[in-house]
Amino acid sequence: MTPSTYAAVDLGASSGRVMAARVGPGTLELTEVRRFPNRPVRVNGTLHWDVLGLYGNVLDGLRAAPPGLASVGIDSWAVDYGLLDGDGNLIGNPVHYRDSRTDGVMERVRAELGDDFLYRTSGLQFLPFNTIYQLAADDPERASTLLLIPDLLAYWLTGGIGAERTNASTTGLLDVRTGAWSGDLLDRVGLPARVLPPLRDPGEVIGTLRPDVAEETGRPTDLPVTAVGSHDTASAVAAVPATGERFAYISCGTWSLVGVELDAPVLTEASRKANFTNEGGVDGTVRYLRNVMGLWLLQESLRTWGDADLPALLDEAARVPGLRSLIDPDDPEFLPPGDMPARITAHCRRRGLPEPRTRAETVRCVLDSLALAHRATLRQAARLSGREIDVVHLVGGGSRNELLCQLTADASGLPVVAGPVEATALGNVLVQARAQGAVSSLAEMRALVAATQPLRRYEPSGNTTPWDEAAALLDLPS
Ligand code: ADP
Ligand code: LRH
Repeated sequence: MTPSTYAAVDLGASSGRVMAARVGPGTLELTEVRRFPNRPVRVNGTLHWDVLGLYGNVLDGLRAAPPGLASVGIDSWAVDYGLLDGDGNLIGNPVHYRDSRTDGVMERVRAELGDDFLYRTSGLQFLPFNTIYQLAADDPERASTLLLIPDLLAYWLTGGIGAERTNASTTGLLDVRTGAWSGDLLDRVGLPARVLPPLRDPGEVIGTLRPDVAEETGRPTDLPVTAVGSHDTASAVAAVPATGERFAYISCGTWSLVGVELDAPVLTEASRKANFTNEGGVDGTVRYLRNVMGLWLLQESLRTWGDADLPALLDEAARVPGLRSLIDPDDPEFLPPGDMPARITAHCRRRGLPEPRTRAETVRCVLDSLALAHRATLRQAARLSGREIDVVHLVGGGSRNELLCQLTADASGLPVVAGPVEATALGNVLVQARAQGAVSSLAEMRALVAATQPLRRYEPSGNTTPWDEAAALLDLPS
């Protein structure tokens, strides 16, 4: 079988890209066609995504991609959505999950429905921005249809309406056991079931290009748009270059998604209390993980500083003493956009820990603290799921951060295999290629990634004592 070329549209919270990949037996070559910033916009007090700007960039990317594409797939960050009216037009601009409209809403819904019921039904971790809480702060009655972001873009490209299952699993409205929308949950939370479209699985063809889109992008009208793991984390996990079962992953970008892959959800009380999630993966797998605040802390620090040079700052941060200033990165105070260096300083002061004095010390504080949170979450994932972990695969933009990779290995006492940087786009194209028969199983997809993509292995230093002490200082689970 000669290799075919597939396009991946991958929208992360910090940047979007259109990638092209040649995929065939023994071949997986990814090239970047177009990259664009994803900048939230505050309008009239509400934080929005610039969804039309993103869509314009997707069209430009498709126009610039190589000729003869076999298919297109779309993934993005989770939980956010657009509402359509009866004529299929977008009502308003999608709201950003970091907007304050959900302040206090999750607490109200949890008090009304009970954590036990919510977790037993959806298996989802309690995050204030889960779609269920956003909808409780919104007015979905005014809509005919709700589409998650990748499904909205696929609708604009093809006219096809549906909800891809891996991303639907992040809404809090899907039944974790049946994989269907939970009528019971929708009733009890008072949301209109009629707005939720039919579910579809990765690998299903959504449709072909609408004539106007074909004309605008210079593509044929029979070009299929294929459903992939449209939750970016699902695509990233599908492309983790693991060779066996005993691995954990950290999908590390704006967020660090830290966990293991399982066949069945873990819905125990201990899991609920540890706030672990059971999100849907490709091929019905369970992504058993917890969100760690991730490189968002660094992104917002750089934004606050304005002119900072990340590689230079990371070099400096590697030279300042470690494990001095520490924060709990998952403190809700770090969730909204804002002056992160000031929040970090105040957090250290409040805990009676040394405050960072320079930018390099602030960066070191963030990376040490993330490594500690990675370690705690890896250990909890293993304990709660019973899965033994021999190796940690760290994928995404964070795999370019050598200091973070080494600190994560040192803190966890486990080897870290870093890469691919663009795991999400790779998972996206591989699911499309599989739908066309170019690869077979998830294991074969992963073997192809391992055989073709540059990876780097970080060995742990062997001395976890300073990390044990730091974890105790922060009161993290050990
Ligand atoms: P997302 O998909 O959430 O937008 P990415 O996977 O694209 O995130 O990762 C973005 C992050 O990757 C940035 O916040 C930055 O911290 C990190 N990164 C990007 N380039 C580099 C680099 N050259 N060195 C170290 N880290 C980098
Ligand atoms: C990462 C991600 C993560 C979600 C968050 C909203 O991009 O999709 O898996 O929890 O964004």
